[in-house]
Amino acid sequence: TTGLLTFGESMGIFVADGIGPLGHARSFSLGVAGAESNVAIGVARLGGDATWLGRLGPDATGALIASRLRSSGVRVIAVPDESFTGLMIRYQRSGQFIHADYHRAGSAGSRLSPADVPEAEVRSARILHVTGITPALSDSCRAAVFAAVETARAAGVTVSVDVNYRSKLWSRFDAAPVLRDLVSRADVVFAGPDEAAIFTDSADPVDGLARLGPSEVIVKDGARGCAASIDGERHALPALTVTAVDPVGAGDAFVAGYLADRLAGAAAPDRLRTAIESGAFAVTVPGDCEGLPDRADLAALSGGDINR
Ligand code: KDG
Repeated sequence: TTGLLTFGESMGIFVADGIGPLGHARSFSLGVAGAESNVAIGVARLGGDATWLGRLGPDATGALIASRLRSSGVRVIAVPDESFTGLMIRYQRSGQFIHADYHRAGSAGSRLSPADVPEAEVRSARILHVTGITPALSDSCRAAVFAAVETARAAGVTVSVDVNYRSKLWSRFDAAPVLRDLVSRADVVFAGPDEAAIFTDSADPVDGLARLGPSEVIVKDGARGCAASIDGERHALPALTVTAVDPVGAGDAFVAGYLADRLAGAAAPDRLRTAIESGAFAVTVPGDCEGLPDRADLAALSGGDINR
């Protein structure tokens, strides 16, 4: 068996260095974006076995994504595609507001289809992790997500879903039935309270999500910490106080922390603690995946040791 299998669209991302309007940016850092590849990198950095699968274009960005993932310890199954690899441009308008533009319609990643995800890979994984981004990309992507989830369920592979609603890809109205359907097929679900509100109607997001069926519900609420119901038991953890420089990727780091510990056989409170620490570490580093911690980073964070 393998550990975590995830698939989706990864993109190149130009992040403006510094804070201010895009027109004032003097330099950009080129990185790799994509919620699923962020989770794969995060799990690998924390010592877990992780595979990412996706379509990449015949361009320098596609090659960069494959090599960055591999050098982070992720096993990459790249399906070659003739279309371009998607891109993002992101800048920090102020200390508080982040703006991101997608250049991804018709991209290689959006052309993923059920045939690209080998059933044998799904069946041999311990956890299949998908997000609510992929079904928003195209009909074939949506079909790939639901087919893989059904293969996993039939084989007894744990299905993990991060709701990850992206308003630039689809409306709440269009997303609601798809996200509800996806979550109702999951064993483990991660969502923010506002994401849960798109397709549940309970005042308590943990309850609302648990009623759809997943036995592990984790509501991540940024600086307010997290609340969870895991195998019938309630948990709540506060966030850690850190110097935040870039919130992007914190949710993926949180998910990676939880799933890496779950693969390692850790108990629920330990998984949540690692999730909180991993998310906290990620916001202290600029970039979508650059802040994903390894175990030594987490030890330093909890030990308050900044002179490493
Ligand atoms: O969670 C961070 C992701 O949102 C980012 O890396 C880009 O996957 C991405 C998306 O589709 O928004």
